[in-house]
Amino acid sequence: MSEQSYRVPFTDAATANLGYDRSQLQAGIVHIGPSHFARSHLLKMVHDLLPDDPRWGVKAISLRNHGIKKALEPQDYIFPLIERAEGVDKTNLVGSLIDVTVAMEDPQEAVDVLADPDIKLVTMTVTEAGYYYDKTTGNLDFSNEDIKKCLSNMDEPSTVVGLLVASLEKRMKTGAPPLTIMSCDNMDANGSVLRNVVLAYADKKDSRGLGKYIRDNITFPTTMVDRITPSTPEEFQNVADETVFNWPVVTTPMPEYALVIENNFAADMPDLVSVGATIVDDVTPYKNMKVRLLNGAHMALGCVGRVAGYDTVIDAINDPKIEKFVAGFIEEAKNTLVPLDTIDYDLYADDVLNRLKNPKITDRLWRLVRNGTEAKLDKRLLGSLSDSIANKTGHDHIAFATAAWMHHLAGVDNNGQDFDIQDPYAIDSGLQQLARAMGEDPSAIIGASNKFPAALQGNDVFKDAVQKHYKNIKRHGVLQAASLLNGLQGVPSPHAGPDSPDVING
Ligand code: CS2
Repeated sequence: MSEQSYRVPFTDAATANLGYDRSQLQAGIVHIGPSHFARSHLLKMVHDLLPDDPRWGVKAISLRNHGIKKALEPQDYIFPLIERAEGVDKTNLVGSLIDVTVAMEDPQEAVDVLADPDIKLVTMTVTEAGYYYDKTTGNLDFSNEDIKKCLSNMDEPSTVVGLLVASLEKRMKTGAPPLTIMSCDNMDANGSVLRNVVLAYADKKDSRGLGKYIRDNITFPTTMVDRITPSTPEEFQNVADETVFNWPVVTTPMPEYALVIENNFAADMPDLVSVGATIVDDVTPYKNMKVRLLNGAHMALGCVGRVAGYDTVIDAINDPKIEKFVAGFIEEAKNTLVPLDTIDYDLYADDVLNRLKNPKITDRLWRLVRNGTEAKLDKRLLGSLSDSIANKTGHDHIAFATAAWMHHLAGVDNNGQDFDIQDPYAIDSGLQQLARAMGEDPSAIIGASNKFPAALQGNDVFKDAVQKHYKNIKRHGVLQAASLLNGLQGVPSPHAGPDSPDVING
């Protein structure tokens, strides 16, 4: 296949070869947040079912970003999806998106789109920050300035939560049918979190009937979502060419468990199972698997790879020391999962490693670790670390990843090059400064980060393991330390003189 095969000529959107007639599509879904991920994931799945059922065209709402509307409107919202892997190089046009409304430009239109009685499913990818919930209680954070502002001008909602509540109020008043609102954001219990924040906002807005209406008519299934979708590399951005479909999304082939949905629907649903989704009573084990294996491996690889001086996932994983480390990490993380007849963890673990080794996808390490301290450390590393120590199933690779995160915070790689850690929490809270000033003992960062549960902090096995790997990375560099961990070679690095013996066992 030629290198330029992704350039699908733009003739007339109406005649594009989609497998269905777009003029026959009805709008049955509203998606809030038409990101790259949404385009590669939900919009592609819906596209695949449209030939059999044209009732599920998707209208999107972007809260404030008009980029996507401006870009896609001239091509009638059709966009190319490029799937790449060894032996796979496929471009398909996706036609499920039929309109985009920018809520900040026209809040009333956004409310009307969501309140349309023909809409039976609302889906959303707005990132965890868009939920405004307090992570310790799961409740809406009323002290947040955005929420305060939104509550003070209810007619023009400026947050997704406010927008949903305003449209549910309209649905209640107009007698619209029940609705399913499905979060597709990569966070724990996304459905329950969404339900909590929507109800809290609704109860504040109207203490009379709205809360009861929502409780009786709207469901919020929890989901697990998965598809690695980096931002589109430059060589695929043919945005200056008006003769082809622009704004492609580049991604890996659809994984086995791309979308797992809790069986909790208020209304008629598109047949997502026919296009690869799984419906279950409890999403939790799938979520744990995905977060600990895939997102955990991403975090581990991101920290180790950046400290080693790599920029891309593929360059880092092609280093045999790093590949061996990541495989060991996945194995340990997998051993923390509760065995179940219904899920083949081995299969998923192999698939994660294969996806990381996909030579045709350019994913950057910074993407995997950005906002790591605030948003990723606890669920992706510390959960597995606690369980692996408690269950004695092997924890050294996870402890090594945690030590690598500490080194990563300093923003200086083993070649002495500075890099931007893209971790505002670590910078604002002084953790980066601390990491830069730290000697061979990482205790200070454990105490100061506010992220390590007391049970871990008081655990000697944890402290010994993290200290050992932290020292090894400091003395020998992350690659040599990974070799020591992998047992590949016990040769001390040139930096290790008689006063700095290898710290292999503590
Ligand atoms: C990545 C995810 O940025 C990150 O933290 O680990 O975006 C990852 O690519 C997706 O969760 C894959 O489903």
